[in-house]
Amino acid sequence: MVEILDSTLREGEQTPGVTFTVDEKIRIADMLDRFGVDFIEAGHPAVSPDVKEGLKAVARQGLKAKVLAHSRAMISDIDLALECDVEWIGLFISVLDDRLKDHFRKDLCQVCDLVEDAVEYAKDHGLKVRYTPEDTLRSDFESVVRVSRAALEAGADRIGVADTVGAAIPSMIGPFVKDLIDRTGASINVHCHNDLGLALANSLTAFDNGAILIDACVNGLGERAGITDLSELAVALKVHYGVDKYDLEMLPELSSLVEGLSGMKVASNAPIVGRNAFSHNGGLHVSAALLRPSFYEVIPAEAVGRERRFEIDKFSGTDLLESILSRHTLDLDRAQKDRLLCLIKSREKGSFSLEEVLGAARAIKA
Ligand code: HCA
Ligand code: CU
Repeated sequence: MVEILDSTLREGEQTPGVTFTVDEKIRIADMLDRFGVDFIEAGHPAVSPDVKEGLKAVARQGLKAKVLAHSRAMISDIDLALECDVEWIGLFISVLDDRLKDHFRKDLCQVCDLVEDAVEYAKDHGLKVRYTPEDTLRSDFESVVRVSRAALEAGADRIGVADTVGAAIPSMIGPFVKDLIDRTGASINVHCHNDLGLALANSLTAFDNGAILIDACVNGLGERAGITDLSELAVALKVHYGVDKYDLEMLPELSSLVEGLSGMKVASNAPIVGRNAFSHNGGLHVSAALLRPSFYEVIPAEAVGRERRFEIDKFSGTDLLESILSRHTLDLDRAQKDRLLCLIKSREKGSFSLEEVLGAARAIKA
C-alpha cells in the first residue's frame, strides 16, 4: 500500500515568498493528520530557531502521522533534530560528479564515509533514517548505487530518489527506480519537482516501478515550480489505484488553509481544488453533466468536497436553462425560453450570475 509524505512544512516553506509561524505549522499539521498523510516532513531545524521550534511543536502533537526532520548528512544537524524528538530523519547529500568536485571538494569514497557516519549516528540515537542522494536522477547511477548501499549497510531504513530540478520524464524515472531496487533492495521514497509539469506523472511512474512512498505538498508548493500536488496525487491514487485511506473531502479546506497562510493563490484551473475544477461551461458538456456527472468529471465533485457548478454565458444551452428554471419553479413557455436564451447568447464577453438570469426570466414572463 502506498504512503504519502507531506512536505508543506519543509519543502513548502522553501517556496519563494512563503513562511509559516510555529502556530500556523501546528494548524497545518493537524489538518494533514486528519486528512491521513502517513508522514509529515516538518522542517530542517538548522534553518532558524523558529523552524526548529516548529518541528519540535509538530512532533509533540501526538499525531498519527510520523514526523520527519530534514537534515544535511552532518552530525550537528542530526543533533538539532534529536532535540526536537522526531521519529524520523531525512538526510541528504548529493553524489553528482560536478557537485563533488566543484562544491564539496570530496570524492565519492569520502561522501560514502560521511553518509555512513551520519546514518550510523542517527540510528545509534534511535532515529529512523531516510537517505537521499540529492539530484538523484541526474547523478551517475553507479554512484547512487554505491552511496545507497553504504547508507543501507549503516542502517538506513529508506532511500530517497529526488528529482531535485524536475528534469526527469516518466520513461527515465521508471527504470531508474526499478534498477535501484534490484541493485540495492532499498525501500524507495520519491520526491519530484514540477519544473516540467511532470511531478505527478513521475511520482506515479516511480510508484508503478516499486517506490513505496510519494512526497507531496499542499497546493504543489516548493522551490521554484514546486513539487507533486497533494490533491492531484491523492485523487489519482484513488481513481487509478483504489487507494481509499485519505479523507478526500478535506482537500478543499486543506488547500484553502494553506492558500491563506502561504499567500500563494490557487489558480482557477488548478485540478481538484481550483475554482473551475468542477465547473461546466459548453452546452454539450453541461447537458451531459446534468444527466450524469461522470460524463465530464474524473471523480464526482462531492467525493472531494466540491460542488458542481454550471457557468451561464453564451456557451449555455437549453438544458441548463431548463434545469435552472425548474429548480426555481419558473414556468416559461417555449417562446419565452427562446428569448431568454437569445439574451444570454447576445453577451459577447462575460458571464451571467444566477440572479441576473432569474431576473431576466421574471421580466420576460411578466
Ligand atoms: C533540498 C533538496 C530536496 C531534498 C529531498 C529529500 C530535493 O531541499 O535541498 O531529502 O528527499 O528536492 O532534492 O528537497
Ligand atoms: Cu525538493
